[in-house]
Amino acid sequence: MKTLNVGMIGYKFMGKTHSNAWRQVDKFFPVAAKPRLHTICGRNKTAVQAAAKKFGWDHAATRWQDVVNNPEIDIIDINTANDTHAEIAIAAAKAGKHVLCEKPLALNVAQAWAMVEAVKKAGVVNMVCHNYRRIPAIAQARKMIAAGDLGRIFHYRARYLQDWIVDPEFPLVWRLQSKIAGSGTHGDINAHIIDLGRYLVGELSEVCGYMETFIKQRPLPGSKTKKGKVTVDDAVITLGKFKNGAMANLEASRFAPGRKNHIQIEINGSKGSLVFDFEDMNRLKYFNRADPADRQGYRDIIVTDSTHPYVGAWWPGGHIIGYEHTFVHTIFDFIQAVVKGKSVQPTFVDGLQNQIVLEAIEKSSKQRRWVKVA
Ligand code: SOE
Repeated sequence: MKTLNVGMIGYKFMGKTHSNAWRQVDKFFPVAAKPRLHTICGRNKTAVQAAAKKFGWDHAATRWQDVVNNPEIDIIDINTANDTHAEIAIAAAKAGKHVLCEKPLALNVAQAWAMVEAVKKAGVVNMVCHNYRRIPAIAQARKMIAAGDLGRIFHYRARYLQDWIVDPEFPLVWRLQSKIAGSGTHGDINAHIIDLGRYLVGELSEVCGYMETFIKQRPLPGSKTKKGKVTVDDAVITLGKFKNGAMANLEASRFAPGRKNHIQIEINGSKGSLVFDFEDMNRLKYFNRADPADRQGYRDIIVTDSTHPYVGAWWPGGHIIGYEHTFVHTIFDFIQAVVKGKSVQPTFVDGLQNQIVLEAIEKSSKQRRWVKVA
């Protein structure tokens, strides 16, 4: 079987999830090529060497340029801070590598465009890691919506809540600096529920956003006395209109005490509804208006059957899976696309469209008015 050599840039939280996925994928899925964990890259030599040992990479590097230009490497997997995505992805595409990139694709629309142009010109496979698309219950929801089971869609209601920066003494890490992150909660987690809205319901045509920064100054990392300005949003609420006429209602916040990684979605259509809760991610709730009147109610689809998307590759039916599996599913689809030379969703064009929606919401919030999504 053919081997695909992988170079991974960035080794912190997402690097961990991706390393685990690259290592596990061929043990469970019928991959068309076997990935080899060739090189992991990070700026701190000791830390990246430790990460290589811990996660099973053959080599450790400290300069991403060396990985991107290594002729042995076929795939570049980008898990760095947002301000470096564009530069690395464009260089990787120029070097003929297939590229998997963490979300948000870029700092802004202009960068995302340049990335799309680079991968198109190079003809390389490109994908944004919106891993929640590959939760079996979400993929099942998409299948049901596409089959018309919900009829005409009226509402897409989604919230993504976390609480890790509620403490005003939490330091000014890179995710709270617009130069490095682009935006805050917006690009980090609102981007996920925007992506799921596009995946499940369709394209947005207009948005009205309201963004807030609750804590304006925070301690500089490592300092007890010096503070710096927070230059991103802490929370964002969005109303939106889909091209197909459905209404969107989104909320994303890092200021919801008790909510660690809380994602809830409800979709209502003329024939029924679907409800998903990430904290119970193997279940999809389905209400079918066609059920006999005396038996109507939400039914639970436990999405662990071999007939459901992805999940049959793991355990016998009924044995649940978790967060880490979503990355394995993503990487499986990516490998298959690379071997077959096909496109795999969400592509960089999806990442660009997501960025266009993010910017329209920001503009709307600043100008306090509805804005069309270009
Ligand atoms: C931090 O908010 C984070 O790790 C995001 O960057 C991920 O995309 C999200 O899925 C979990 O939380």
